[in-house]
Amino acid sequence: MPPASPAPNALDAKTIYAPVLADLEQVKESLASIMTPETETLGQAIFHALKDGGKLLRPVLTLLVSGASGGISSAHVEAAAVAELIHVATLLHDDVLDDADLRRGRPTVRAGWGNHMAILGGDYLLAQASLKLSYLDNPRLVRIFAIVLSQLCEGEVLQMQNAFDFDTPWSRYYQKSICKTAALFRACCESAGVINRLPEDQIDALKTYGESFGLAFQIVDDLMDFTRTREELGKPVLEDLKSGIINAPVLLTRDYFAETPEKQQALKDTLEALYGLDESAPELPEKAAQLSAWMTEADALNKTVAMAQDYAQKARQSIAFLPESPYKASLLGLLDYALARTH
Ligand code: GRG
Repeated sequence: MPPASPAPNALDAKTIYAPVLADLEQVKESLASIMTPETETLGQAIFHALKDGGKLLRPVLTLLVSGASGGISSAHVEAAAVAELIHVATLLHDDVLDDADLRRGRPTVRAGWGNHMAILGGDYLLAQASLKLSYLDNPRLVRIFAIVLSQLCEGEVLQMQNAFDFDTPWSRYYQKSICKTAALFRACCESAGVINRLPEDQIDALKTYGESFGLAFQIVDDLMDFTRTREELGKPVLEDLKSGIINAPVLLTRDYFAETPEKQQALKDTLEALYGLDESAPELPEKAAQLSAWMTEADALNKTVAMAQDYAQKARQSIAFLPESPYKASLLGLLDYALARTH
């Protein structure tokens, strides 16, 4: 049975993005006007990556927090662009590490231009992010984003180290998820508060919103590996599983069978049989069905939904101090949107 919907009455993206649509256009202009590389091929590769297709969640979050906590300035627009440049750079590098040919329903840069161009393109975008930051003349913002870059690298290494490790402790799962996903969302919220010169306790509350949002987002990402189609995801299904990533539904299933070692061992064997399987592998449907049956027995997908909802609730509570505004309403709506997303 499919899991209960994490957010049955979620607002649509259009409604949530509405308060910052004009500012988001400025972010897009800022992204489109980064220094064009003199080498044409590099230019083609990075503009392919920056072209529409992504949800622009990090800029939207930066702008909504800015609007909800004092107002949106040109510095916020530039910080939002920095966050998106960093995000897209990590995607370019990630696709190299994962040998991924499809993202957002389109060929990846590595598929179109090769691994070298994807790595250099990612580096170029990071350089452009640094350039933008330098114009903001605020060392605290430089620190926020420098720390996040280090965490992104560590998150990726943690994911590699956790891979194929059936005994991965939850603490390592959370550490990986914070570094790889939640830290950048947290940095968006922090930078918005810093630019608005908020008191430190309020900046801390915004950071809690960003990190909790990011964890809920990552947990839903884990769920989608099992519940969405290739078309919905814009990339192959069971991708985490096939590359050995032990995500939240798998950890919950493992824990459920802690008292029945023979079942736990059978689960481990099935996972091992799934690792590295191609989408067209004949044994894939049978192994996937086997795993799905255990997950149903463990109620793992519903438990995953509940985990994501808990983090969304934590995020919700952390912004209770913000005055009512359309921006705050969208920040609340964004939580349900992240829970209900399909891609
Ligand atoms: C510092 C450049 C650099 C690399 C560090 C490769 C790497 C090392 C880190 C990878 C981090 C990574 C890919 C995290 C994924 C986070 C995630 C859930 C991405 C999906 O985000 P969406 O759904 O994507 O917002 P769209 O396509 O909407 O932009």
